[in-house]
Amino acid sequence: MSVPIGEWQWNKSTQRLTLSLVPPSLERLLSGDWALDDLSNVLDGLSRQRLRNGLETPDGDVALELVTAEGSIVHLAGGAVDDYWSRGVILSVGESTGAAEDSVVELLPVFQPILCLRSHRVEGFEALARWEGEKGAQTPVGDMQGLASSMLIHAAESLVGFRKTARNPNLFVQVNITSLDLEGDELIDLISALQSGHKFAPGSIRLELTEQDALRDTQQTLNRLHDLKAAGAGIVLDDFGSGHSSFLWLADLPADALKVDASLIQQLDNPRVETILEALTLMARRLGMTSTAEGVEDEAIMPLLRTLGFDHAQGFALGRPMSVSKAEAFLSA
Ligand code: G
Ligand code: MN
Repeated sequence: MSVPIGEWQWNKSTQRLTLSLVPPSLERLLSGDWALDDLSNVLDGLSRQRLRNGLETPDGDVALELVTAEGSIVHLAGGAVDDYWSRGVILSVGESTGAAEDSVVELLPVFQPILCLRSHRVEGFEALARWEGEKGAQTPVGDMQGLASSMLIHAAESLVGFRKTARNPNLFVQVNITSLDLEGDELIDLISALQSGHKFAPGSIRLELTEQDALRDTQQTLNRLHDLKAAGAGIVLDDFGSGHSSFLWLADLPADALKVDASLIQQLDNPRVETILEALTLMARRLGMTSTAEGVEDEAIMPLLRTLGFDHAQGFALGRPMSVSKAEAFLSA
């Protein structure tokens, strides 16, 4: 699980990095006031120069992944506060299992664009997990503990780059979570840390979940979602209109957006489905939510989606899930 585990501070004039970490094993290894030469000796493959480049970026933003010689992975997130100091939070991504080194599997977040139906511009991305393994890119199967945390950290870092590339500080990124991620306080702590570390406005990071995922304990889920919203996350209700969603769910939910399931969008040639979709987007708007059409495989339906009241569209016709660099190229195009 990834959680905030400490703070860092970089002094540009003395060129020293102060790390304070909470977990005893890392506290012993990393806490202290470091010269970069000394720090690079306890890290796996990060030279003094690369550390410095990471801490003194042209725009002041810091998003550094450190791997200790023992294989622990920590992230520094944050940025410059003035000409002399940068600071931020330290996040733990956990222990490296060695699996990645054996080139068996590696987490590879990919990003699928979400387009505004009015402007036809990209307004955000859904981050999707892919494992790059021997058989090529695969979707992970089942509930992977810690996956959401890792995705959130990567997605937040990527969002900083996307915003710069697009010169659009309002871009958002959506990450899928499951009921497991809603147990405990880790997700709330992580969102708070990412929000303050990256200085994001509320709603920059949005969490997608399905009603199916939240059904285990409705009251508990609602409490958590309110806390997550208070911490700065946007809430998106995923796959609405497929098997397991009810209107009761919408009555209590503090959601910002409704994603209408691809199975409905792909039956647009049925006039009755059109009527249902129009009513759904109206209901979403009255409840203070935007609505997104998922699974758009034919660009020709875009004007109709807009007429039916959708705000956003996502699907293979508008952009496949793509790597960070392809997503940046897509934004520039
Ligand atoms: O459940 P969720 O809405 O998070 O689904 C995301 C999945 O849908 C991803 O695996 C993504 O690759 C897939 N997807 C995205 N756009 C399309 C599309 O236009 N058609 C189909 N069939 N799948 C899509
Ligand atoms: Mn989703």
